[in-house]
Amino acid sequence: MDYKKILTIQDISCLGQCSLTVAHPILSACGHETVILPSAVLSTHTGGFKGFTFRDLTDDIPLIQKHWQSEGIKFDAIYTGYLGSLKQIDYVADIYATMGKENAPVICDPAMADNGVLYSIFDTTYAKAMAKLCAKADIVLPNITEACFMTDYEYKESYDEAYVKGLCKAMEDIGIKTIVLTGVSYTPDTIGIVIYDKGEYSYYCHEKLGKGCHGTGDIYASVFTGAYMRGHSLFDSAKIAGDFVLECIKLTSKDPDHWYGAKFEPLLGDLIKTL
Ligand code: PXL
Repeated sequence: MDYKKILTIQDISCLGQCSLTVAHPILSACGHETVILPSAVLSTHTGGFKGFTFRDLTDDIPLIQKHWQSEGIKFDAIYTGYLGSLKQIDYVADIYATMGKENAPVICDPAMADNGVLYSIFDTTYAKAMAKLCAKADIVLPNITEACFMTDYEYKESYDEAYVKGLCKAMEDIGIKTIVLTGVSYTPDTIGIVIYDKGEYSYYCHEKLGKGCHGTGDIYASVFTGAYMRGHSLFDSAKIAGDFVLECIKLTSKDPDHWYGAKFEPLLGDLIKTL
């Protein structure tokens, strides 16, 4: 098996099962060397806790990048998630442009919104800056809310295939290339992923559970990246990630007190076998 060095840039939410505390173990379980660049350190994620701390690491980003450059370090893939500020988006764009080996894919999860609303620290200016960053990536993994904020497309709770195709077209119009659109549900009992690549749409769906969990977008993007860098196709990587997230939600729903994240750790062994 090829051993890949993957850079992932997102925050450390010390408690909360999201961003780097999800991406690092998942990418490592997928067999990759995982290099991290924390964009910020928070005591918890921002989705439901009050009074969380937020240490902005924006100014460290170019310093870390400069050191890596002086050591001649480059990556087989760059995968980014939740970022803390507009300035970080600019720094990350420079990392996209300079830190990948030849043909290294850049994978961007815009990680800024869900269920029709932006996460608490973001505004529409940030969403537009994120859209520009996504146009610089090779593969973008938004949910429907994020796709709407990036394109000014009307957000709808229920929709049909024509709506989703229009949304993908709107993303293409702002320069976004390959799209893995998550949380696409055409019937009450199913939910899935639309993959739009070079003018072709495909759709994978599975059973929809009543209640989702916080942080599943990060689990999804991490498994997708891990599988894709193991050589799985775009479609298979999207499917493997969707199936894994479904199992995580099933496991977590057995424990109603576990409200702040999805339990993924006990399922990593299964993921390794699938890969
Ligand atoms: O799961 C996305 C995420 C990542 N990081 C932080 C968050 C969130 C979502 O709320 O608050 C800090």
